[in-house]
Amino acid sequence: DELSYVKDETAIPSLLKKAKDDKIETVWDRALAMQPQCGFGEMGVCCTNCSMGPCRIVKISPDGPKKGICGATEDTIASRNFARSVAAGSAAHSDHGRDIAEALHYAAEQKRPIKDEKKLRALAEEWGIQTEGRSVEDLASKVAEKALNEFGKPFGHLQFVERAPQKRKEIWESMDVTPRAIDRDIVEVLHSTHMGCDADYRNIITAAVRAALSDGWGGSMIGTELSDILFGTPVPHEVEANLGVLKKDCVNIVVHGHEPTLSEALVLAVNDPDLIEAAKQEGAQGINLVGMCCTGNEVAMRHGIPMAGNFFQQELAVVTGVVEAMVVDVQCIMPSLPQVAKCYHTKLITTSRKAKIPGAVHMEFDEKNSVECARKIVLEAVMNFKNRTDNVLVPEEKVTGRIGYSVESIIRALDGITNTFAHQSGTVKPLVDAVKSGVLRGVAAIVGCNNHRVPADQSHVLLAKELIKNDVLVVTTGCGAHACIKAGLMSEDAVKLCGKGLATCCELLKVPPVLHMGSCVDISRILQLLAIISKYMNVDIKDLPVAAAAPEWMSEKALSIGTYAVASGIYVVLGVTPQITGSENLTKYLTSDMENIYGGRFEIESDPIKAAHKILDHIEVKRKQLDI
Ligand code: BF8
Ligand code: SF4
Repeated sequence: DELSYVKDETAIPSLLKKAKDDKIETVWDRALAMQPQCGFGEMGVCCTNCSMGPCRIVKISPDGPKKGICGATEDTIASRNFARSVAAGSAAHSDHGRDIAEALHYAAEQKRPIKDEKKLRALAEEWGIQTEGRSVEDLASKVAEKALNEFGKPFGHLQFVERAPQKRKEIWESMDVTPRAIDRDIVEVLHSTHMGCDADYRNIITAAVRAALSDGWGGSMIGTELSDILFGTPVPHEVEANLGVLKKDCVNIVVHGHEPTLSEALVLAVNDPDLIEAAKQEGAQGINLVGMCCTGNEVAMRHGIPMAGNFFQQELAVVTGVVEAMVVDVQCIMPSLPQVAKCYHTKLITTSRKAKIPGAVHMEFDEKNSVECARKIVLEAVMNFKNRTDNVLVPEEKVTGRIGYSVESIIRALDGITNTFAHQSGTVKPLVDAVKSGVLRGVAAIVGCNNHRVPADQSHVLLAKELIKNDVLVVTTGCGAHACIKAGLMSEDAVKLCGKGLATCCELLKVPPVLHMGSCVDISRILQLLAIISKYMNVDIKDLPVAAAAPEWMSEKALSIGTYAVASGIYVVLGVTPQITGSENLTKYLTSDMENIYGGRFEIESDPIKAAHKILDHIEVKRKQLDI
């Protein structure tokens, strides 16, 4: 049946069996051992914000406390917890963005290559930086400096706010949520949710919205734009995906985490003839670099490096027994990895001072000296090849898909038909025309993680299939993108799964029905695309027949993304219930009231097929309102 088909696509069952035989504990074992999970935490009504606590609100019986020791209600406690998660998510994305800005600064200083000069000049102009007569290095340095100032400037608002449609900016102004400076907006959430500060759940969520917008229209957008400038803007190309991309006869290096600074340097190092020769001396055929999670997306999008897998495949990659080194930086790296690695020969190499893990080898990555650092890491992997044992299993699952859909490449693909029909090029007109005519019903984003509450990848894939079947174009990022490519949804054949309208569009544009737009930070590309479409149609983002879903989300970053999407006017379906249900008021605020304010809201729906139909209904409502 369909479900077992989806499960097989993940390459998980065979490796889980091996893990069991090898007596390796995985995320699934630990999830089972954790049952039943704490009901207070699940509902968001446990507070540890001060040492009079922990306090918890008893919901299931009339007895038991209904207020914290300080008097905080369930609304206050649940909203504070939610807001703090959003702030942490925004911090993670934004600190990533800051690191990229720093990398651009050092690249300029050291006169290292800057790949997309056109984009650099365009951004400099957008930010009011004098471009005439300036060298690339000089401009890059000015753009980097301006980006770094976005984190702590004392006055004004974030520059990327200007990318939003006018009506959207007015809504933000009226709610006083226009993001000002990224660090400041995040700090304000931590301050206002401190013990004895903000107790009004609506006001707490307003602060969370500002911090989230600082992520989407700030830190993440800086991360994406400056990564493109420094490392190149993705263009469409073929890539292989799933754990079958590991090669038995090569030194396998898995790069896992998020920031492209490390992975870009590794891409250079694995092509170093001396290191390849060293690998051959050790008896390997060569060096095979593959990517995992969002770092995997970054290097796949820019270099066609194979996408080894997503969040729930990280332990299993080590279980294959053929990974000489797993090199990690920040975010979504399971602390269990050194334990798994210990049972094989794999070296787990941490590289960021922000993320050390007991049991791992720490080789700190220094952006100022990136190439040398990467070379050392690769050499460490090469020298480990001889320690491999016979206990190996490389799964057969491996598929090919077409990826690389930056906003620029989507518009270029659209130009393909624009030219045919002699329209002006470089616009979203063909896409808007297709939506207006009804050939395409709308666009939906499927993003986010894996979560033990959902069979890995299943909700991503079922949701995507149901949407494309109903003529909705899907864009995807993060671990959702891995799930979709593994299920074949980025291959030519995927057109067979589409409704007639979408199939025609895909054939005309030569694109798959599910477009890979990058890592989670690159959800800023989706914001940018929607902003361009809104401005072209002279409507607000909330008026567009679009929606988003995070069917298997788990991270605080996903909560920040969901919140900035809602505050940008987007209907967002969560497949996993957030820890808010202990407060009916907060739940209602997030899933209903916010729509009256921002035009977007959260929906909670764990069934992917039902979620698809809620999205389809939403899209039809928006179409009707637009009279199309
Ligand atoms: O930022 S989708 S599990 S890897 S949080 Fe993490 Fe979730 Fe994957 Fe990338 Ni995004
Ligand atoms: Fe308890 Fe209030 Fe302290 Fe939270 S802030 S732990 S509710 S006393």
